Amino acid sequence: MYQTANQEDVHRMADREKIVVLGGDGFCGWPTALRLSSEGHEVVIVDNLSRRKIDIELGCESLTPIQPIDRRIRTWQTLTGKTLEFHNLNIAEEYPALVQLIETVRPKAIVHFAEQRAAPYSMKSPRHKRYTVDNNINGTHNVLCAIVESGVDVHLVHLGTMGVYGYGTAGLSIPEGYLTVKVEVDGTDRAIEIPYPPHPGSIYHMTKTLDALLFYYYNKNDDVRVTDLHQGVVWGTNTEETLLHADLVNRFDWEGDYGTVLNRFLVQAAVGHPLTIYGSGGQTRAFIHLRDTVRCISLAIQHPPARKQRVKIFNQATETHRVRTLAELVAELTGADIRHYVNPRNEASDNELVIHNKQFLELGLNPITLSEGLLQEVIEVAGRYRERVDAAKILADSRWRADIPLDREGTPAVQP
Ligand code: NAD
Ligand code: USQ
Repeated sequence: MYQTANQEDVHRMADREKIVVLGGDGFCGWPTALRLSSEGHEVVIVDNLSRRKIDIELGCESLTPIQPIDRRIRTWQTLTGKTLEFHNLNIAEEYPALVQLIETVRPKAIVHFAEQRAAPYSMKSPRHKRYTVDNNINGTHNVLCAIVESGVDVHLVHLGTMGVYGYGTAGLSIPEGYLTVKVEVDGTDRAIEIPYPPHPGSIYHMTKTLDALLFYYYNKNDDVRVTDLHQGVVWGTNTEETLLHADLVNRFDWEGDYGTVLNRFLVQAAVGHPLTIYGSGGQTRAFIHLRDTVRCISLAIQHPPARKQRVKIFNQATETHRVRTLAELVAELTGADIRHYVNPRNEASDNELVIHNKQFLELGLNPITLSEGLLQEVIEVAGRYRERVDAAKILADSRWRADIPLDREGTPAVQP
């Protein structure tokens, strides 16, 4: 029989619908905020707009003309009647305001995107290394500490990276966070599960491995419920919601620090720049389309860990590819030339990568793969906005070690 809810139930139901999106103005955060809002959640975006400031520092901007956050939010409300709340707050520095926000909003979940996420940017200089560590580690620790101080039972969903595992699998298929190993106890072999050994390849990736330790501790000591999503390289730019209006267009990074490999290749093809393979191009990485990112986060929110359950870890990636194969595919589709550069990174020139991603598939994810036509969508976007690309910013000017040779302009040298 249908029963009316008492005041306490109403309060609890309302709590369940509120979600805070930290970093909700960014590339993954903005389309996620829109998706969660369209699913009926009350969404509160927190962002200090640092990514927009970094664009100014680097002297470039998103390929797509992104609108200021208040206009984005106004247009979403006009189109859908749904509100998005926005707080300009630095989660790494404004701890009391973060606690107050959690106490006031009492969210069911916090989705945490709010970190400096570019590996090359994190390697630019001592200042950039220190900024990345200060921002990412303090930010993540503040969120955990604030959840405990608030007393609110929040499910924290964090965007981590496949890079925490490194990309050398020693013949294994990379498990979802935990590795079963055999140890000898009193002459008998026992199987135990341990967190997969961290193997970061940049200062940025290192911060994600440190985040994992913070989750482990707060989960163990304070029963904080955490899902850590080990995400691969994201490609694509649109989701159903960002396509609704030009004002909702998503950020699209293409330059040497923030542009990720496949989106970069597609922009390079659009402006007639040779595709920039670092080294041999034998590096294999895990990939996911942005639409699947958004879907995975929604699934993770719908399937929180139970109280006292250990940190839940998903591999959020749908396929693996070699960099060189991606370049060949883009060249075939667009007629672009390919050029190899001395790799500015300190990474294996060739690796196999096999990953498990069973958990999301079991929850109903139907992966978008490269073969499914969405590359054409990105090619179209890259072509439409190619006038906004400053060719001088295409090549990276970061390198992992001072002894990696650069050319006279300070950019990666063409490989002899
Ligand atoms: P992004 O830089 O576009 O977005 C991050 C957002 O967080 C920005 O809007 C920025 O202003 C904000 N932010 C950063 N520090 C903050 C702070 N201290 N306080 C408040 N706001 C802050 O990055 P993205 O591509 O959307 O990535 C989001 C998350 O997903 C990152 O943690 C990243 O590590 C992870 N991830 C991204 C990719 C990818 O290919 N883009 C792949 C794997 C994992
Ligand atoms: N690469 C090229 N040419 C380019 C750019 C990159 O050959 O012009 C190569 C790189 O050397 C690397 C691979 O492509 O081997 C991937 O580089 P990327 O810049 O696309 O991705 P990465 O630096 O690993 O970082 C991105 C996101 C980061 C996320 C990570 C997931 O910026 O936030 O954590 O992807 S993962 O790669 O699985 O660790």
